[in-house]
Amino acid sequence: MSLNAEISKTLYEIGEILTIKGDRFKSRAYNTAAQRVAALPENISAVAARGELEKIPSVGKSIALTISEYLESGMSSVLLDLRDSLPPGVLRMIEIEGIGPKLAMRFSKDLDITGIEELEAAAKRQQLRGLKGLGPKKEENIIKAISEYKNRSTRFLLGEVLPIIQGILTYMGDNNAVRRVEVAGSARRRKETVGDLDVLVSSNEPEKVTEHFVSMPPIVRILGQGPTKSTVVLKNMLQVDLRVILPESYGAALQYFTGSKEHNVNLRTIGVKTGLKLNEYGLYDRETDELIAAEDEETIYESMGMRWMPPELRENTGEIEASIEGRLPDLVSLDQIRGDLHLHTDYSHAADPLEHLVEKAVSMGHEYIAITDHSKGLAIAKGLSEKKLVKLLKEIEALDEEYPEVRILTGTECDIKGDGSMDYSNEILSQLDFVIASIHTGFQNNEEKLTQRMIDAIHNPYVKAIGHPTGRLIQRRSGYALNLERVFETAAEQDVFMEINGSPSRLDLTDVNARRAKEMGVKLSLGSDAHNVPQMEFLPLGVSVARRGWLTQEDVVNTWELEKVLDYRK
Ligand code: DGT
Ligand code: CA
Ligand code: CA
Ligand code: ZN
Repeated sequence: MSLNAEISKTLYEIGEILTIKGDRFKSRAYNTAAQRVAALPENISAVAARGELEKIPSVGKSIALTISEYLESGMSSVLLDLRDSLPPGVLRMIEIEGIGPKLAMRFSKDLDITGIEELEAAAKRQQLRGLKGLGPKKEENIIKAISEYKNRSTRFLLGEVLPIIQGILTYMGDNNAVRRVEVAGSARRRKETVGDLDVLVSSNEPEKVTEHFVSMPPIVRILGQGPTKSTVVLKNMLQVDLRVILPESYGAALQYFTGSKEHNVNLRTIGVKTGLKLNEYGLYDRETDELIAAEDEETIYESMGMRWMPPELRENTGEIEASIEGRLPDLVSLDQIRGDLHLHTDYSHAADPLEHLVEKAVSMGHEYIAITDHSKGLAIAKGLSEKKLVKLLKEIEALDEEYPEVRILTGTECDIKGDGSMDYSNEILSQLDFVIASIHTGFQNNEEKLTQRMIDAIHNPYVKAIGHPTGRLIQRRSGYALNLERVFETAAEQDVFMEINGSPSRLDLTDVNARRAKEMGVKLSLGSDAHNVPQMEFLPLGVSVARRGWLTQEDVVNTWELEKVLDYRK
């Protein structure tokens, strides 16, 4: 959401709560101001910077104060106080799409509803449709919106669950009743978010395994404990399912519980056509019920006339057909990666000094890394003045000599300004090895404008890559309006890389967009976008996105020799 839209929404909400409280006059003032702000032709922070908030029609002194408070702190104390004055549950209900304060108040007053669970139950019992002006259609929409709300707030970022998975695997592997242990489901497919974890264990002694599992340290609640299936909840509220499987049908279970559901459904349909039956216990002959394969995934796929396929591809987006026709891509893998092409130091707003990053890079076996601190105009990220950049370049040069194992590239994550020009002069940019250009401001621009800004940046002769191209933050902010087709077209023609940013909440480009970029002839660069040393471990997340995007070694520039990376753009 743009800043203008956010502020407009805040003013509307204040207006709505005031309506409920019967303050008609004040409420109208806030609602009109909200409309005006939404219709502003420029970024409201620019208006505020000129001290002209009160010049916006319908914005008086107190509303101007509300706006400037929001600009400074991202919230409004007027709104917070108003929200506090509401009955319990109303606040949470208005987080549901399509439920405003007025409606939430009626649920509270007329039906004594004090929370979302209660509201959902009432909707399912069809108790909402009795209220004045509320029909079955709206009731259905509310049920849908609640389920979306729940999904939104209960999915975990892949980057946060991977370390947890590592812990579970180590813990479970320690038990001698465990023959094999893996995490299946969306985590094995490396989806960007994960609903719950599906742990599979191969064992002949299920009771021992289950007992060990439910004693795992970070568990706060046991939801179910049985011989083959147990379910627990971890401290961070992540749910973990355990299934214990006999070794002879482990492959079938692994295949089934890895999913995706859509992949499995398509697979089974194909099985039916060829006289086969596939389920979580094995692959069978439909007529005779004779077992054909169950112990490992490879045999199951091969018995169905396919090659085994990496879990990252199993989303039913053409992988089954490709496998049958023998044209599965040879996916890029972590061990092919030679370096990290997006890193920040404490010269700009990151935590650690350059030398610590270099040491970590050496320990990770990187052949090269690019130091890409923010540019001068990005004050919130302590962007580097030309003078400071020159100082950093000297330090890079010195360390590059001191550490012959890794080549340290000079670079920048240069801001693309509002008019599409670059935040450093070409004279500066021409001295750097790896220039990333990123959009960090003006998210509220329209699609034409944003696309043009990015295309202008791609045409700058010194730009090597576009950083986090869409600006989305998973579950928090959808990307800015962009015509990606035009961007990819230009990038392909100009030989500029598109980044797959490995930061867990970014993963930008997405798998789907990366695949499209590849189809259009674009090469992809990976960067951890680390803002401290441990975050350099985010790079494998970028590799996962690349694999889910069907990318091969040739598509991912970090697998190339350094000379090729630097010379790719003629
Ligand atoms: P999540 O947990 O929401 O991130 O997504 P998944 O894919 O891990 O889904 P989950 O945990 O509900 O189920 C794990 C796997 O089990 C899923 O990927 C495929 C399989 N599975 C679950 N339900 C069904 C189903 O109704 N039909 C089929 N064929 N497979 C299913
Ligand atoms: Ca799951
Ligand atoms: Ca599950
Ligand atoms: Zn950035």
